[in-house]
Amino acid sequence: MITLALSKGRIFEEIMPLLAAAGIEVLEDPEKSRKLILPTNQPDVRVVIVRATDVPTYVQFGGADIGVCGKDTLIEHSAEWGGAGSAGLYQPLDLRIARCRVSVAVREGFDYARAVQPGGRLKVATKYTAIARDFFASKGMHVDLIKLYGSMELAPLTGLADAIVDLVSTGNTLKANQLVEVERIMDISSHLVVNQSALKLKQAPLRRIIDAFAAAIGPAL
Ligand code: PRT
Ligand code: MG
Repeated sequence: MITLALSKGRIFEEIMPLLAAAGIEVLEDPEKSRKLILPTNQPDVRVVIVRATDVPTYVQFGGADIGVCGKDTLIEHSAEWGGAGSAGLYQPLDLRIARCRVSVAVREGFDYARAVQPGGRLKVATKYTAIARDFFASKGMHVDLIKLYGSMELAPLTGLADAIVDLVSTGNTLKANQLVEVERIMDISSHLVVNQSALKLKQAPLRRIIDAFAAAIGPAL
């Protein structure tokens, strides 16, 4: 049995064509079903539905053999677990789906250029504390990080923080909340993650899936 960990929403939707290319069809819609384990048309492949941030944990510790999650999630997971964060977690493929970017955003009218001058101070609210810490450290800046788990956009509007570090795709959410993107930190896409011991024990079926995905996404640009 191969267990594939996926999150509901954009990753689930965007992985469907790649699964189809591997001959795998999920038989129930996770948005409609209450089931957390979904059967597929392949009797030896099942899908488990977990929170996006739990995908690396499931795969690393063997709750799933294979999974799909954003590079953002992978970076934060590795940082949280120190050097052990990627032990046993093989990342063979950038699937180039669920693309977005991690950016710094502030309230319209906020003088970001001044805040990031030497000696400046910045209060930054984010779910992505590792990415934010590294980014501002690379600029030689000291920032006060405030960890949030959602609705980051609210932080600058309420005075909780001066800036946020968050995912942006169309930018509509920022615009709707009178926020402006002032710096792009990195581009993000979703990656395939594989449990390293599963790759040895279930080599043929996992290789078949990895190779089918690789063929479907085409050569790297
Ligand atoms: O939602 P939940 O708290 O359960 O978990 P999650 O937010 O971790 O999961 P999910 O499914 O929302 O996101 C999973 C992955 O999709 C992320 O880890 C990213 O790698 C990727 N992704 C791609 C995105 C976006 N695009 C994106 N736009 N994740 C979130 N967003 C957010 C963005 O922050 C903004 O708040 O969607 C909102 C709309 O974005 P705009 O710019 O198009 O308005
Ligand atoms: Mg979300």
